Amino acid sequence: MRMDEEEKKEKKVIPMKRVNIKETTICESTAQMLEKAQRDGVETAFDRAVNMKACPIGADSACCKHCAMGPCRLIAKDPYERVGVCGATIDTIMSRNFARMVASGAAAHIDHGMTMLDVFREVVNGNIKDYTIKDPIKLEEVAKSVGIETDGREIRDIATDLYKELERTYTQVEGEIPFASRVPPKTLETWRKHGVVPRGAMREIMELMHRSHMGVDQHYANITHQCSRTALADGWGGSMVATEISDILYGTPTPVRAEVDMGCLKEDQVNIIIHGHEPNLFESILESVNDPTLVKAAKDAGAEGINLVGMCCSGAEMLSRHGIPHAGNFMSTEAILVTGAVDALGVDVQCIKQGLVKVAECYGTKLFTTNPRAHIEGAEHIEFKEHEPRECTDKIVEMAIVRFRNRKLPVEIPKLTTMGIHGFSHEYINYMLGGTFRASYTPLNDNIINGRIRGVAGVVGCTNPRVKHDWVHVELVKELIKNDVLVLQTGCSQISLAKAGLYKPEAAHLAGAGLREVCETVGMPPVLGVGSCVDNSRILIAAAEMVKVGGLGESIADLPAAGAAPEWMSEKAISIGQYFVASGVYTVFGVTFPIVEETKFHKLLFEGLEELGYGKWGFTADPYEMARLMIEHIDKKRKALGIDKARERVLFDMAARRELEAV
Ligand code: NFS
Ligand code: SF4
Repeated sequence: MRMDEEEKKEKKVIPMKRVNIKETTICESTAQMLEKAQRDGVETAFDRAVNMKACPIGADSACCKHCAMGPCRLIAKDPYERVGVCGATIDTIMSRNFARMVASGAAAHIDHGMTMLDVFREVVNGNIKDYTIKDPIKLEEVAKSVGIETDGREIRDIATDLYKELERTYTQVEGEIPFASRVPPKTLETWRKHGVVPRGAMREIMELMHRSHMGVDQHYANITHQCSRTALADGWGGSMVATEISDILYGTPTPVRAEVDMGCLKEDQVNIIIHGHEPNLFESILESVNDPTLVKAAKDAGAEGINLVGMCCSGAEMLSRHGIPHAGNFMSTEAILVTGAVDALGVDVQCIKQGLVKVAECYGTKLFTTNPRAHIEGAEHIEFKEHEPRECTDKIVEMAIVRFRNRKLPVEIPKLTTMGIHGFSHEYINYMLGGTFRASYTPLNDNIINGRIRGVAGVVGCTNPRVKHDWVHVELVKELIKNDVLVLQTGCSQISLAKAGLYKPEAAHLAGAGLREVCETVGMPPVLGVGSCVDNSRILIAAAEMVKVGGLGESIADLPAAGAAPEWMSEKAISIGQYFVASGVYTVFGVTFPIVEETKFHKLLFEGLEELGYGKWGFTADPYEMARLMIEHIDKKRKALGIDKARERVLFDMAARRELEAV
């Protein structure tokens, strides 16, 4: 609601500084819409970031509000000069804050995974009829990987057993989560030694919340152990279950051509955007938009058809799985509403800015929340129920048609779209590299050993208005591929690079000679998009597979690999970072790192963890420096493996390979 003039005078509203668009984003569509927003007097998160100076104490995680004796702020120059009222040191305060971020981020993925498992159970029981088991082969593979007998058994029986087994990921109070079976033995040994193999995810989150309460765990190193255990319950637990069950129910991605960017919107069609994280809503609305009755209703309203487009992570998942066009990542969700062309925006959970409500209101876009966990004041709630999914999704389509018919404001859609290839699941990478008869990662390992590929990097995560939108992602990835590092991506980062054209196979010319040769031989782009943020589990599986194939060490920590979240913003990103680190990966974050340097906790995360056999954290906001750190780490690992000198490709026969595997 706009304040009336008198009210404004009384409250002496300070005029908002407007963002300098050129400094803000390299996404031309987003820039065009931000200009329009300024003309229209509409504010976005980019503007608010300029006006809301980040709290410096909070940015360092040097404040504690875990009890009413505080809040306590340790702002002295020397971080050890002061302690909280209870005596908590800077290390305790920072590690507890960090723990709470891990707990919340992990909980988001774990709750998402549990929803997927609930849907799976109901599909298997026959209580949900709108979804089916689309990929029985994947079902069998996953079942086998957790020790379930599949030979000669009915799909339904296997599925029932798989449900029971995977439920342990969440509810088990003792023992190890089922997907621990996928962890390379040496990595698992390290986890067991430190007591961080997750039991059940609920238990780990509960314990981490308990330990970070006032007056409980007051040793930063001990808190860090539980951070690892909880984060691993996300990566190898909740997230991995989410990915595997989504594949079983909706199909395992294989490469698919798809368009990204705001030009996906069509002026003469009813435009519907789905933004959020769980694929269920999106899968059902895909059915709704193809329903002949609704298509006819759209045509009767004067539209050429219904245009369904994704954003953020469920968008990335649908892009990878079905080639549904994707309009943009996290920092474009407000900007796209400024087109005036969005007739309905349906959201479920996670990364949904409350600011969307106001922007939607300004342009008459219908904004619908659908998940009982996530209402937003000012948005209409139409509950999505997996047992009757079409009730909600049909309604969204109907309301979008009404809005199309009543569009009043002029529409301005940026013209840009970029075509690319997405959908490189772990299974497909296996097949692509090894061929139908010997699907395997052996050729990838061979190419790493012979030096054509220097190493592998996962570049993932959010976009953030505190840095130049998309720029850090794009510069980092370009730098990596130029240096022969093969890049795997998920989430918003995947979209940044897709918009920049790196998902075209022709982008191979941007890669170094070795990587280019491999890409051209296989016909793949130098950057492989594997899906949404929960699909980072696909990167873990790929890493485990590389270890299993042999020749690159015995644990994930031995691999010439590194990870990055160059524009991160969410607590989920911290949980992801911690599970990659705990799995053995050097993981570099950009933007800012919520810890005071030169403290014991900082030293532990950035050095100590590696000495314990894990990976470690790194930080720099600069993409070139980030690439340098990652490549340096990759080279260090190559050296340790004795493959630092590029070798000629040796073709192994079966006997030699067996020998290699036995090493
Ligand atoms: Ni990941 Fe997805 Fe994007 Fe970041 Fe948000 S959408 S789960 S958290 S912002 S990549
Ligand atoms: Fe302050 Fe300790 Fe309470 Fe935190 S727990 S607010 S440091 S007194």
